[in-house]
Amino acid sequence: MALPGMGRMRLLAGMLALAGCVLAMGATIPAPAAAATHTIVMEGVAFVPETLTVKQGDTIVWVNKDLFPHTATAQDRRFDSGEIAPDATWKYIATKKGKVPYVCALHPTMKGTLVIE
Ligand SMILES: [Cu+2]
Repeated sequence: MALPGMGRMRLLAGMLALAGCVLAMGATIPAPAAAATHTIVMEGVAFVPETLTVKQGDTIVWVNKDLFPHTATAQDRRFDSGEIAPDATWKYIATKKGKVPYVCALHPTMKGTLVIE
């Protein structure tokens, strides 16, 4: 003999199972690639990593860990941070595709490459 409220319980259980199914299906649908943020450390008069590959729309953050200022200056001038003070950061959003060599304008031996795909 069914207890009162049993039908409602069964309906609720069915709805929860369905909801779980929808959630599980949702997890398999590929979401559009979200823009990522990448960090390049300026340390020991070098960019680390020296070469970084990012996707168009990603943000790159340069962090200066040295005790003196650096810049991130693109050879094609598409970006130029100006002086980044010790412990300061500078951000650039990679809007245009390309392979972009850049230097520190203050230390010409300090070179990096940003690859924007
Ligand atoms: Cu420098």
